[in-house]
Amino acid sequence: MKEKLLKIAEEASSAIDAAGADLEALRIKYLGKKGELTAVLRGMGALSAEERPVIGQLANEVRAKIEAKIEAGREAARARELEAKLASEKIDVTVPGHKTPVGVMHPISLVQRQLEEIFLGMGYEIAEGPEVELDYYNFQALNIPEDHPARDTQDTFYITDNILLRSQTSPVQVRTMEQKKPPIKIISPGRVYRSDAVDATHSPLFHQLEGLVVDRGVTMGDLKGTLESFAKTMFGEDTRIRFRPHHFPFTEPSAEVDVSCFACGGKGCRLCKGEGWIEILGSGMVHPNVLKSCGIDPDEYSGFAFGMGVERIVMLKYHIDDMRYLYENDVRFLHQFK
Ligand code: 2NL
Repeated sequence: MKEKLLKIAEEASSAIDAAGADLEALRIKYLGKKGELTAVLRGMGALSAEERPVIGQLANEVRAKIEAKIEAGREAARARELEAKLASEKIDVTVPGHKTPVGVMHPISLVQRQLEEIFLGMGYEIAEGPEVELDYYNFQALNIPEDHPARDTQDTFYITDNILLRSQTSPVQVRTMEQKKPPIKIISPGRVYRSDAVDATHSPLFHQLEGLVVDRGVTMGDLKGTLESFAKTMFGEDTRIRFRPHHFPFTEPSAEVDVSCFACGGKGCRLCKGEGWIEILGSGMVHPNVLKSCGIDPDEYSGFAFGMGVERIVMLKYHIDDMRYLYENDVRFLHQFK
């Protein structure tokens, strides 16, 4: 019996050494209920009282040895597995990463934000409104009579007879004046639409930023001071402005405003076409009829307003000679503005 046990121990030992992964089968073969060791132990009844404890102890030792050996084998298999997993999942941290392309702000947005910042700094609030407007807000309330050329279908996109795409952001100011009492101090940046053919200086969709101040005692002096301050912040401290008489139906008096050329300082160059001055916006004192339309008494209140084309400012600032670049979405162009 002793020999049998030792033989089992030896066989089991070499079988476990040779086994590799499938140790469970060997455990059943040697230690299981129907295993070889169990079979030997069953025969112990036939042993003498002296032999039984000796063989019993040996059988326990053999069992413990085989168990330990199987556990060691399992541990080794787990280690090999982990080793293989680590090897297969190894990453090379020195390999260059995949770049995520990052976009940039469109130059129109860039300049619009800059304009907004300047006027927010002067205490203006930003007002917004619909791009699909009523004829009333886009024209009638702005003192633009029925037969005015701006109302021609050649110039304006009509949805129906009295619904259209706004041709300026002034309707936003009209809506604001209707809704709140002076003091009013707002800018209205946004998209506007005109039925123009595309060329170097025209697009059927473009951007405007208008400003409006209404209060008691607002004068043309306030308008001039405001625009001078704006021009110096936007184009440089040495910038001067000049007013040229003009006509808008919604302002009286009206003026177009030029800034001294920020490229040559006023001597005359390519940018200002030798003039020394560059036109940047239109402005004026709000027409009494417009105030009346909005429920504001022109005898008690007065106001000034101005409007500029954002694309025009973008083109001047970045020396872009064709507006179409702004709408082609060519990243080689767009990535130049950061
Ligand atoms: C231009 C000229 C201008 C206004 C816009 C305005 C608005 C109201 C009342 C009076 Cl509610 N005026 N806006 C005034 C003068 C000029 O824009 O050349 N824009 C590109």
